[in-house]
Amino acid sequence: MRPIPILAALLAAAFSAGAAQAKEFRSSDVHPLDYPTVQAVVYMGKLIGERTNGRHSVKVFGQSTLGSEKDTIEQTKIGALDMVRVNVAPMNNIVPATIVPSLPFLFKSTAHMRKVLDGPIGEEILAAMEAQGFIGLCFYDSGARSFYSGKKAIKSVADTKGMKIRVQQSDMWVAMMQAMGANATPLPYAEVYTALKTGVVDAAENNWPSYESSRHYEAAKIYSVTEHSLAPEILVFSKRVWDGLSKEDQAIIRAAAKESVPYMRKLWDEREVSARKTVEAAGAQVVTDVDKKSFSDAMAPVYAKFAADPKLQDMVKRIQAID
Ligand code: GTR
Repeated sequence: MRPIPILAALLAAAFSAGAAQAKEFRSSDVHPLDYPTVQAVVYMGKLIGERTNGRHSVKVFGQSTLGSEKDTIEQTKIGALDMVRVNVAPMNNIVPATIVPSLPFLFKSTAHMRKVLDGPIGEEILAAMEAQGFIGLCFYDSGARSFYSGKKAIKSVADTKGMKIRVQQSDMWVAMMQAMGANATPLPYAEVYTALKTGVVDAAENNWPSYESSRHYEAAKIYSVTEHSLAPEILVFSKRVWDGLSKEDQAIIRAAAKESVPYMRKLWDEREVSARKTVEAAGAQVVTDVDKKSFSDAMAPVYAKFAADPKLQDMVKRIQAID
């Protein structure tokens, strides 16, 4: 009888099976490590670690170190990357349902946006990711986007005429600028600072925390509070990688992502306030006498073209009907 080698072989087999399943999931983000989206995914990773007894973990690569949103979405689709946290905009050309929450002046307020995305419509959009190779895990807040320029205040749609404005890599966003009479320049986020500094673009648009953390306020000091879009952030998992996970692990990941949402929102609410204070203290000029209606009136062609599909049109109507 030779019990020891058998035991050793069993142990080795068990260990290697466990080791094969254990994984550090890699997630990408364009923001710095202290940004709420990054912190939320780190928190989610902590929950996953606790609930899998340390078998799985998450490592977030921030500041576009793994590539632009467009590139990292591609990497996630083929399974070279496990997760990516992006804005819905760079998903617009891939998953049509993501166009809806990106539409200008759709959500009535942050509370309205949260209510819609926390409900069945949010689930519908997340589920639509699957056909394109992504598991939609959750939405995160991204506040309201407003224009900023080093050249002039943008108070009404007439002010944007002929301006070169950076947009995210989305056809819908390009059309929005065209509808306003501006020239859209789609660029990855990491290139916007230099584009503003060198005059490749005259203006860009984003929320307070991005305007602050990217230091865009140094290159474009006039922030006009147009609040034209409340397009949220989205966290997706690679379906290729997902399909190799056990049902238990999938459930743990889904639950951890959902639980990271209230955590993120708390950080987000604090960061919106502190970011605005930081940029104002650094000399940014905040323009609040803005004619929002002039912008929203100009958006009819964008809705006509990008929400023309009956399913998307219906989703828009359902969102507008929610209080
Ligand atoms: C930010 C968003 C990023 C990215 C960026 C951009 O608000 O968090 O995911 O989409 O805007 O404008 O490219």
